[in-house]
Amino acid sequence: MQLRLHGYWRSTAAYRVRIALALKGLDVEQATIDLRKAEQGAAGYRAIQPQGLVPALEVDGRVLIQSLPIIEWLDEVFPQPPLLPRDPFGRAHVRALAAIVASDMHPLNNLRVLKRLREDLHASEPAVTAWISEWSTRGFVALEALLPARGWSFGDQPGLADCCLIPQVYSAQRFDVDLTPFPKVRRIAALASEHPAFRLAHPDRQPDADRPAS
Ligand SMILES: N[C@@H](CCC(=O)N[C@@H](CS)C(=O)NCC(=O)O)C(=O)O
Repeated sequence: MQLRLHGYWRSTAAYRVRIALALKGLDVEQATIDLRKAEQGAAGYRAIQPQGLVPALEVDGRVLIQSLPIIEWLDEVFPQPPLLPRDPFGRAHVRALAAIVASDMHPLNNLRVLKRLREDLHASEPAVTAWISEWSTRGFVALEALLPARGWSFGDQPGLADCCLIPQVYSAQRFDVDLTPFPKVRRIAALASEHPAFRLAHPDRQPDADRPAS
């Protein structure tokens, strides 16, 4: 099976899928859609992903879009290691943790939303920073209340919720959101920083990542 991931090193939605691919031990070809050059809006890419968003995963020429359905597809087709627990209540709980990130945190701080705030609503940089911090913090407050006292987001192996949480922590660090009040979130981030799949998927490790000038 040929897998080709259309993404961008700093895209947290693409990062979620990279983590899932790495946890499954799957090889993937990466195609860069440079968000800074607005390549996500080009007609060629919109023919693949009509929303003009990354990621998209090509599977033998067929296209899957939206990071969470992509990860669930990967989990169905490559069941080991599982990214969702077996029992329905646990599955719903893990999907809820993922939804807090993917539905309620990330969309409010997405590039196109920040662009609109800056360019059309003329928000100042401090106002944009406060906006990012507010929506991130609200999400982390809820996650902190729902996460367990030990281990990963659910149990002793990483799964779907961690595929979403860790990129959101990366985003929070990038935008200087204070994570001090969230010790469970920080504990899971520390676990991920030592885990080979999470390390492989990290934005700084991607072929299209900005390199320090030499
Ligand atoms: N719900 C989508 C979100 C995808 C998304 O918003 N991707 C961002 C990068 S993290 C993007 O392509 N932004 C481009 C833009 O806002 O123009 C998913 O989970 O795949």
